[in-house]
Amino acid sequence: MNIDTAEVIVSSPDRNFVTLKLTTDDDLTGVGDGTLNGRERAVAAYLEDHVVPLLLGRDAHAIEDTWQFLYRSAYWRRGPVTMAAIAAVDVALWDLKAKAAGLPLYQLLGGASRTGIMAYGHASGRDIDELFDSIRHQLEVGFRSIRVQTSVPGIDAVYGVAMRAGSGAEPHGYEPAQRAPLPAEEDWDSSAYLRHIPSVFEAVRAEFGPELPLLHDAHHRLTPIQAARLGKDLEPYDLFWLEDCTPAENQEALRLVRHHTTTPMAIGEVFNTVWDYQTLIREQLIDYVRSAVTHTGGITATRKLLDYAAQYQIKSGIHGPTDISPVGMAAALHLDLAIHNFGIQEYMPHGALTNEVFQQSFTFQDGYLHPGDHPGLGVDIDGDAAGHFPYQPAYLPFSRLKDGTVHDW
Ligand code: KDG
Ligand code: MG
Repeated sequence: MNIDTAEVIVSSPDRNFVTLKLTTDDDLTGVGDGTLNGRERAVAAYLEDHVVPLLLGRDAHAIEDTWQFLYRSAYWRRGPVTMAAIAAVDVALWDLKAKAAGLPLYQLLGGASRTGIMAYGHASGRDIDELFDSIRHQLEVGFRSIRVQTSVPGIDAVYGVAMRAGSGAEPHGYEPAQRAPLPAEEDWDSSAYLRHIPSVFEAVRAEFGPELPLLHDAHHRLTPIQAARLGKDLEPYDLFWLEDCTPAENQEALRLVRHHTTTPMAIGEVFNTVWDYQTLIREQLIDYVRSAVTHTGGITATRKLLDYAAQYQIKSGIHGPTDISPVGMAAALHLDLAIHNFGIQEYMPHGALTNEVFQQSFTFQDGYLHPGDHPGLGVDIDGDAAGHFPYQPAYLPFSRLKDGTVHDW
């Protein structure tokens, strides 16, 4: 089973996706996701110019060897572009191996450790009424765990709040990347946010009761002492997790946060290797690992990262916004089903056009996802349909403080 062709498909049905499709000399095909929001063409070029020529003729079964070869032979290690490109190859190889075995991928990862994968949905609102409507909608859709984001008085546009004018987002979803030649500018004020957000969770608990698992994403905007205060202020509302409370490449900062609060912490969607987590995991400074299979070198590397986390009772919380393609989502679901230390899976359903391009067999029912039992990943890309949606430049927004200083978005 040698790799015969490797095609990089950049398509933009509802948003941009980078998909790698490998075909073997015995005519099996495997797909992998290399989407990197706002930097898609960089991964496509990395794959086309530097990886595809190395793959042709290689043994498609040699997954670990190919991973080590791509990681070490580049000499320049880590980084989101490199690790997304390696992920695309790795996931396509796992898809091929599972198809060759005639088994759903999770069987090759040790088999199912659970019957379903608990997923969280996204509720947001510009005010409490709109937020409550959004939570009710997510409950009707079937979610049993909900991430809560709201506007903050005095700030015009806040991360995670749907229905930003012109964003093209579905009424209850949100899509931060905008199809425009330049990134949108948002504003930010940490003091206003810290004053407002506990009152939001107080209202949500009063309306929806103590049992509904609630999550919140601070999206890397706070200093360690601000994050400590937020975690402490949210303790009465019993969050499932507080995500990305600080820009956590300064891993030691989490020691300070941890000393002050028992609110569980989730970190890592922007990380791309186990090295970004060394202190966080070894010192048990977090509770959930947020890395996406798509951004962390694929199933091979994410499995090792989660096995390392398991030694410290740290669980998975794999990143699953719409910028993870259905291929990347399927890869996450097979891993979620197989590992012992599964925590929760983020799930933001894709739009209709995306579902035309990607045929999927994973299911969502009563709050639980399942990857299905088709051989391989259970997802394929329709090349003709993808061809109808060429790449469109799109950027994530960025933030400035009131005095004009650029802040973490
Ligand atoms: O591309 C950026 C998004 O993936 C990110 O903003 C989504 O923070 C996010 C989340 O938790 O889903
Ligand atoms: Mg996040």
